[in-house]
Amino acid sequence: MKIYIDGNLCSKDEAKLSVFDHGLLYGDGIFEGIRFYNGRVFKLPEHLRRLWDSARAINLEIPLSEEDITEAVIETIRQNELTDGYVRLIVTRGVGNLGLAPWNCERPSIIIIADNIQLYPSEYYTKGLDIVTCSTRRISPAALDPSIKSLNYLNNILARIEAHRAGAAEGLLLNEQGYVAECTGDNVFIVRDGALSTPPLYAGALRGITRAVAITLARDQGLSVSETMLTRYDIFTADECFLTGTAAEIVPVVRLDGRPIGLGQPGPITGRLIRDFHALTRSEGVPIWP
Ligand code: PXG
Repeated sequence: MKIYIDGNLCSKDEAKLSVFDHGLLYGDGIFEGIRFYNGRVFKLPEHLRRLWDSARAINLEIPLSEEDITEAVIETIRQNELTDGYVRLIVTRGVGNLGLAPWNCERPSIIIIADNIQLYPSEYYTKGLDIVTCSTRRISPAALDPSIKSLNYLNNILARIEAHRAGAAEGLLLNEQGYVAECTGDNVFIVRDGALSTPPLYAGALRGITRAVAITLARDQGLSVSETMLTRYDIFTADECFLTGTAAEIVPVVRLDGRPIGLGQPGPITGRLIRDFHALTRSEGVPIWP
């Protein structure tokens, strides 16, 4: 395996950062999780746009251009001779000292890992997921904006531990007001009377790349999609529910807190979106091989 660190491709054993990197010391950094399918990187410009937005929001200047990073991502995938997989792109604040001050850090570090993807179990898609509401609330934008895809994932991890202990694959995070924000690594949608709804970004949802794709695919099918505040009531009483994320793609949810949603099985609208999503991922993206 070849890993990109600051312009060099090195082996997995050589791929190491300083213990003084503020990405480790303070979670001071940002990342993207990107997929490539069939020799093409899916939605790469959209991921890079979000990476630059995250960088802006934490006052970090990425020391490469968007073209440079595009080239580095593609070269890393090529060096690993992959056609389908997952890219983790990380930008840390860089090496500093044992103090918070980011201005003492020399230079942000850029890391690119390209690997095979650990696919979700296929029964998630055929039978649907059980999710539970977590008592951990999504962090408030007043504290740290959840739109920033930062290296601080403890909020999500604490919620994921709760979900796991309850035997659920994902956990539903409410915001401080009790409205649905998102899941620990996925956005949430419901379907009611043939219309889709998903929480607006200001509810505490990440600007998910897969979320945007699902919205476009649904509108292309003639369905209406609204971004609206949702409560658990809206999920309990929905006809269908599904999650979107780079790792999960589009995955049906059939129970919340042990209560069946709709008929308690994956719904037809979710099924058609999954079909269209697969067709899109196979046919679109930035080509890896010339
Ligand atoms: N919300 C949160 C908090 C996320 O971390 C999403 C929504 C979905 O966004 P995208 O852009 O991926 O559609 C994410 C992304 C993993 C894993 O290992 C999860 C994500 C990214 C990378 C890896 O479970 N979640």
